[in-house]
Amino acid sequence: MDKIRLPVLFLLVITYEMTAYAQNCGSSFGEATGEVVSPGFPGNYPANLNCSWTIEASQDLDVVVELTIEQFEVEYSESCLNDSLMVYDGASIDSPMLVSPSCGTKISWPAHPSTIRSTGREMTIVFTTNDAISAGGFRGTFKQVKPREDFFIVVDLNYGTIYRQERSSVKAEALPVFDLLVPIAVDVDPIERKVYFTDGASAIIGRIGIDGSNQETLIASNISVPFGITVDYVTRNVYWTDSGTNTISVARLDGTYRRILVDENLDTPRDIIVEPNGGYIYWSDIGSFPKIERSFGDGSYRTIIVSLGLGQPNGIALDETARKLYWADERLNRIERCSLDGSQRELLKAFGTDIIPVDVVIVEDGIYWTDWNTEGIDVADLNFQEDTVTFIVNGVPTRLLDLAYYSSIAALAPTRDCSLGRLNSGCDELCVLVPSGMKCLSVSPVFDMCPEDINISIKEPTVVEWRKPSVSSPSAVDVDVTSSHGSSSSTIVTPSSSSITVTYHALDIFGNSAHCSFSISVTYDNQAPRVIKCPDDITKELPPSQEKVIVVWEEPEVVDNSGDVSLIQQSNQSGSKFGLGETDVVYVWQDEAKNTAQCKFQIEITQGFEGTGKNGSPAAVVILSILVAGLLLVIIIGGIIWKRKREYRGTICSPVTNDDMTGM
Ligand SMILES: *[C@@H]1O[C@H](CO)[C@@H](O)[C@H](O)[C@H]1NC(C)=O
Ligand SMILES: *[C@@H]1O[C@H](CO)[C@@H](O)[C@H](O)[C@H]1NC(C)=O
Ligand SMILES: *[C@@H]1O[C@H](CO)[C@@H](O)[C@H](O)[C@H]1NC(C)=O
Ligand SMILES: *[C@@H]1O[C@H](CO)[C@@H](O)[C@H](O)[C@H]1NC(C)=O
Ligand SMILES: *[C@@H]1O[C@H](CO)[C@@H](O)[C@H](O)[C@H]1NC(C)=O
Ligand SMILES: [Ca+2]
Ligand SMILES: [Ca+2]
Ligand SMILES: [Ca+2]
Repeated sequence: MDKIRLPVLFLLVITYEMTAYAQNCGSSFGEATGEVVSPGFPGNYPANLNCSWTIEASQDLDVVVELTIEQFEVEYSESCLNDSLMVYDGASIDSPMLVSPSCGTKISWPAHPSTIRSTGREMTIVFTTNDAISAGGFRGTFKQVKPREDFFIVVDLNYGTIYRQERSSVKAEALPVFDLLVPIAVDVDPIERKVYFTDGASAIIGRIGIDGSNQETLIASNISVPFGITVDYVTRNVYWTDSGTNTISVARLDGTYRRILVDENLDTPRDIIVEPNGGYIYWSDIGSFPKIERSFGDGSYRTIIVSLGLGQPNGIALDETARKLYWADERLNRIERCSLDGSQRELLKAFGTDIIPVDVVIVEDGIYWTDWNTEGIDVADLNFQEDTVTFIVNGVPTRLLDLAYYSSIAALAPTRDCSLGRLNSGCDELCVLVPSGMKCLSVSPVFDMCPEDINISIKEPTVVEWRKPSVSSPSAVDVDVTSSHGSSSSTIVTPSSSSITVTYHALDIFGNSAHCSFSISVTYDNQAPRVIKCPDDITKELPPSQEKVIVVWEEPEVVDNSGDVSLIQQSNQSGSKFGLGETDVVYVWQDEAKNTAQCKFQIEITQGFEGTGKNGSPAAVVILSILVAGLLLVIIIGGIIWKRKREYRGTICSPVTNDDMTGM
């Protein structure tokens, strides 16, 4: 990430009365601001000078001296042996140098602007000239400022070192990264003040404090050639390219919640940068079809923004203020820029073979790049109107690779969600930015259907089965699932079993995991359900000329100690039609433990009398039958009496006996 032109927030300039005065040749300044000029300025300086100025910042404040060289014209000589300007980080020439002895028309470092800052309260400026050839000299202004951190992080491929190169002095320090083999890419997190780096040989991503403390390895497995890295200080995520697996990945800054964002149509993805508040990531691909692409922070809406006329777009950089994308083409020896959507492409500089740009960053109005020809850091203004300045880091030409910039005065207050203090904005895993705002991004495997807890009551050992949960991965990587019950999705429980917990554990190749667990609780139940109401036997006559009759009964009722009982058998339904004969109606219930209970009653259908009509009721038939029988009896008795009377007329009348009556 290239931090550029961010508003100056913390720069506190303590200005006292302007009592600057030029000394002809050396003196001490105790003022807060002032000017240092070579003797005779703006005319030519005299010969045989040995001038020394010491600037001392005020005692009672935490300030340092900042000197800006506004004009510079000193006789050029090899190693500046004839005439020379030197600046020291202290009260004498015994202090370390802040700039290399300078001559010619520019000091080589710092550049854009040529602002030199002391680390303590004093700075010494020395100007020496020889006995011949003079020039216009120099003019510098100084002021007291709060100390600040302001440096580049640059990879030295030859020596396997990562340098912290001060922007306002020649001071360079190797970061004490241990086990570093082939450092490739670097970036800085300005909030936690850490340097993120990749090692192409040991295939890791690590980080270390900018003061060299707390080195950590963040990503060490399933990574092949980590070629580019960028810290999104707003979302607190790190993005990287892997030109071995041809993927672009993201994780939280501590390496957790890692996932692949882009894994198609990549050949050799190289540099990557994030537009902190814009919701886009940009990357270059230096494969057989070189291109520069961008996508939303979640990898979606991927588009190629530059693809024509590219050799090897090795380094890309963002000018967030001007909303421009810069790139260094290491094969065509060019630096170009375009708008963030790829339009308005401009070729800024086509170098010869004298300059081979490798990686690039934009800082304020300067463009800085590592150069494999000069083997230093080159600097130019954003429009390449002035000459390029080359600076050799640590005084030793070497193969510098990736470049990043850090400033403690850059505005670091994120203006978008996913920011610090809101703890990932409520996202469980990753919070990323897309142009419309924040977005939660899933990373870990997901169990699609985790079984619910099982409560079971049994009276004997029983097999309990469940449905194996299925798992999926948001970034479609391989997931390994292990279970407390192996590959089985059933277990045997006994009445004395205590509660059993079944767990599933999913682990993807990046170490993201998910759990699914449920319990099986066993209750012992040997009490059968109790039938509390069972119908009595039913007898019914079949109406004449019908084959079946509807029989209705009241439904039986049952209870169980478990409270849960199910009807597992019912032979007949109330309201069914029954034919002649006997039917046993049976209801059987079972509780969960398979204790059963039954209710049984009989239905008997008998044949009724012949009726007069279809609608004759049984009572009417009976009454009618009695009447008919009675009438018959009367007729028969009447007939007998009449017969006897006729016989009696012819014989002697004798009493009627019971025998007569029954013997008929
Ligand atoms: C300038 O003067 C200092 C002592 O004031 C001396 O150490 C130094 O060598 C002189 N430099 C030259 C170039 O004469
Ligand atoms: C330094 O100046 C002398 C003249 O005093 C000149 O002859 C010589 O070439 C100069 N040295 C360099 C390194 O330019
Ligand atoms: C990923 O890393 C793990 C742990 O080192 C390893 O077991 C696994 O095989 C790796 N998977 C792939 C696809 O490289
Ligand atoms: C299972 O039984 C436990 C108590 O033993 C109870 O808290 C839980 O709600 C029951 N779960 C179901 C799904 O019935
Ligand atoms: C009553 O149940 C028995 C046994 O299932 C069956 O054979 C018979 O047909 C049933 N009768 C009626 C009227 O449903
Ligand atoms: Ca001279
Ligand atoms: Ca870069
Ligand atoms: Ca029971």
